[in-house]
Amino acid sequence: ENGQTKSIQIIGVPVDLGASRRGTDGGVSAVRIAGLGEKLTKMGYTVTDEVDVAVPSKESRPKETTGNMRFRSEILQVCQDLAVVTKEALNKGNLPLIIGGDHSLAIGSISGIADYFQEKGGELGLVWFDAHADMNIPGISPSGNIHGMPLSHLLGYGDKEFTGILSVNPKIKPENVVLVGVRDIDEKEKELIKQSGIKVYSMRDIDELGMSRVSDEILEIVTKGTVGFHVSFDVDGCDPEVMPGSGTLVPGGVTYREAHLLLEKCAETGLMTSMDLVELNPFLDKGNISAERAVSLVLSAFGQSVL
Ligand code: 6HN
Ligand code: MN
Ligand code: MN
Ligand code: MN
Repeated sequence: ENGQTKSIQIIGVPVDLGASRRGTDGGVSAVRIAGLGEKLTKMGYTVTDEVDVAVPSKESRPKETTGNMRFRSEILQVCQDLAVVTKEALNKGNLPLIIGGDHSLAIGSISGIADYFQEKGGELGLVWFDAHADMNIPGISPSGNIHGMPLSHLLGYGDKEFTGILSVNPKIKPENVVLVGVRDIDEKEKELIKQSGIKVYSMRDIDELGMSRVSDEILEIVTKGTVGFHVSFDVDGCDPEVMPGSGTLVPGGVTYREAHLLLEKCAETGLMTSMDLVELNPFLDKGNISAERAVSLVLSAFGQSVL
């Protein structure tokens, strides 16, 4: 049991325009089929799962195989719409749980959440769980894929229309952000990470300090001077053996138990405001195992414990 909001609004965002590989749009169904809503309801939450954000199919759009920011206008629209939906969810007293979809959607989800708290005079903390840093901006990104750019935009770097969604800018202050699980960073991304001053816990840090201590340090940072924190959970932060169903796998990741521990500790604070679950790709999965494990991880973030 924790002090979190007892009512959860699931928001599906079936977007794959931000990634090279097709299929993260199917992650929304995969997670629902794995029983996310029913299982949260069993834990005593009131769950609504009604509003998905509309996303145009790749087939309906002109081909964009190259460019600095592929499918920029489509993803901008999705993020703008999603920001309105997450803010509205909080206004209704619901905790937004956003299921994706590729990670580009986090620009929208977190913009709405940060804006809501900023109007109440509070800063939002952010835990970014990922194998990647997602700190690219147009011009330095080697792929042009927007799913590699959300964190930088939330910190105020990059494309002005993406950083300017709703009013608060930057959405998140660097001292309130922690990146964890990282093990694959592009050369120019490294410079922006250093420049931004955000705290990074790499796999080496997890190995040396252990996930228990790393989690405690993370939670100290994201709760200090904030009203609470959002968790943006990219399943590829976990080891590919745990989560085979994702498009940009990097070996040497967070174990299933370590990920559970981090999220259990997040729940214990009672200060998690909201969560994204992103980058699941059921077409690359073995059965639906990655989605089933991801659901189990989300339950930990919402306070499920053995006893
Ligand atoms: N994700 N750094 C690479 C890029 O294309 O910018 C990979 C990004 C992966 C993004 O997994 O959310
Ligand atoms: Mn990511
Ligand atoms: Mn990633
Ligand atoms: Mn702070």
